[in-house]
Amino acid sequence: MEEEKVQGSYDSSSIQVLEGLEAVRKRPGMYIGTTDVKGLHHLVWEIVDNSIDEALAGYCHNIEIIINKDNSITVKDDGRGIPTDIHPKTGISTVETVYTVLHAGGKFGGGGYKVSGGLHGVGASVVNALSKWVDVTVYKDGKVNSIRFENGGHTVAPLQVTGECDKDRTGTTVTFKPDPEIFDTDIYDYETLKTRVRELAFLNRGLSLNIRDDRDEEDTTGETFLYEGGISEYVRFINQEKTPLHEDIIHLEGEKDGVFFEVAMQYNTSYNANIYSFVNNINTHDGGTHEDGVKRALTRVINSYSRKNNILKEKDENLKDDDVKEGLTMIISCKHPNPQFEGQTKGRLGNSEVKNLADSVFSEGFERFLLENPTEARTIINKAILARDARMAAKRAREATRKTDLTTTNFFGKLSDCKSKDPSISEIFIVEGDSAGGSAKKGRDAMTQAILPLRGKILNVEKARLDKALGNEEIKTIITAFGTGIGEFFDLSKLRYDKIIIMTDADVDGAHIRVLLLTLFYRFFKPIVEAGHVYAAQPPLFRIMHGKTRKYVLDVPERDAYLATLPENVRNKVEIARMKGLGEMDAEELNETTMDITKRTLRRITVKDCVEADKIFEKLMGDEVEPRRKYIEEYAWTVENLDI
Ligand code: 1YM
Repeated sequence: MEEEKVQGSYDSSSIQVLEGLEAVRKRPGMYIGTTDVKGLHHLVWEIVDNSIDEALAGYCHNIEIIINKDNSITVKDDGRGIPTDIHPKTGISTVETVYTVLHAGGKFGGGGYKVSGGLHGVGASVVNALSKWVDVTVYKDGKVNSIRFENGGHTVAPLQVTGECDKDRTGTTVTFKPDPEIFDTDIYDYETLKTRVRELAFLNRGLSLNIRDDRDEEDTTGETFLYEGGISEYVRFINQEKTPLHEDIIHLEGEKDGVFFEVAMQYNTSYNANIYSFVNNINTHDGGTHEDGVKRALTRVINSYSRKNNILKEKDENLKDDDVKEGLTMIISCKHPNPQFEGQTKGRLGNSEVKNLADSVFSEGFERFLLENPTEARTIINKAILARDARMAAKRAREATRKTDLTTTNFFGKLSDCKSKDPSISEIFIVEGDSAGGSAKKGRDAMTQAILPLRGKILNVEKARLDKALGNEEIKTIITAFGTGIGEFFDLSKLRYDKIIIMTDADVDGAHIRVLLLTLFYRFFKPIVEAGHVYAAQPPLFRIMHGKTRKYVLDVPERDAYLATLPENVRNKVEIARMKGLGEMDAEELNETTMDITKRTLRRITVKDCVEADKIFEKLMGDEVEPRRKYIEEYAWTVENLDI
């Protein structure tokens, strides 16, 4: 038996505790990733995780999250309450131990079913270390127990009984205020919290989560998320704007050696796959063994069913993963007592045993579904066959574009190529509209600058299958002009231009075309974007004239800054014209403001975070029209926003 220590005594172990929390404050990034707005929100999930664990253990059914007026956060649950007894190792209450000893979570729990991911239970003490103050209240055995910490986890006074409560009432309530000295911002975003709260409700069926914003006078009840159907309801939610191919959502689950696995899926008429996987409620965005097992089984089961029922003939090729994924919305959720996260961002499940569990649970259940629902089975397989045909047609089209050369007359009709054949000094301007194309052609340096005018809007590649996109004239022209080929034939070293410059008007239509082009580049020419070859031209928004001086400025701030430099008598006499569009500039003006390499400004378009960029493209280009329109109007003008 270890010697019991007197509660609250300031011995060597409490010095160690403070050193531990101090380490968190010195290097918060190591514990919560960042100290920006993302890190700020991360604190909430660390506390909520403890409530979720309590729910997974079967003791907690309701969780409440409140953004308080002062941007502090309250999390309440109706679990057993953190133990209040004196902890034998630390000599202080278990509540205080959990909140002050780094890595305390779980290890002190006495072997419950602990499946939290994230920081593996270190959460509470990390939140405490990074908070201005924390109040913890535990309801247990008819008593209200409270403790407060201040200034990065310093205990104000040991846990005390501060009142009485109903004998049946149990639970934990935690309120914390993030330390403004640590975080760049202290303002919580309701929508961010709500989105994750809803996701947690989908992932933990039967658990009720309520979120409320007390900064908002009108929000008195908050919103409650409770899904008895769990991830099946998540699939229905994702597909709500889409057209499903079959009414019922397929839901399969199984368990082996303490590992729980479930999957929900439904096909829709779109051409995209929406497959999201989770382990212990954490999004495994790089997949892993749970996802691999399901995908392997999906392709195998569909092929074998198709052959048995003579839908695929002997001579037919097998369907591939990509074919059977088309139009599939799927949520995979795994609860694992000892998950191994792999990869640079730890976004991939590595546990090898999960692959076979996922495969067997999925294949048994899905086979049964196909046998019991022959009509739905046909519909799903027919779609996969169409996808296969499209894939093969696209491959032929890619081979064909590879062979197209620049001597075809049709092609020369559109592109005014530059004389130079040296890619390192060559540029191509992709210009909106024929009239702007005309001025650009006259205003260019024909040695190094090529002009490609686009008529109208190019095809929205997100909404079309690849074979159709490749049949589109404008897209074919772009592919041929670049010289790199696409898909499996792509070769960056064949790029014919060092700079690909998108030149569009400073209005909504221009922004729309730019976004369409960026989508095309992102989907078909990602390496070109990544290598920094893509730019947006910056045509001026204003022309300021006084006397013989003509000055072009890019935007309002630049206009005002320029005006401020002029003496007052000049400033009062300037003529300011708003430039309406590229088409209105003559060749000389266009050259001077937008094309001349010594005078122009270009913005380089980068895809810093491809995953995030892809999301934005999907939001912009996906099936939902309203968010797309709104987004384009609000943001698309500033190209940098696409790099978020
Ligand atoms: C609002 C935050 O922390 N709830 C919570 C935490 C715990 C328990 C119940 C709990 C766990 C166990 C036994 C166990 C924690 N306990 C510990 C530790 N809500 C919130 N609700 N009894 C109660 O895991 O066996 C850490 S978290 F370590 F003290 F057991």
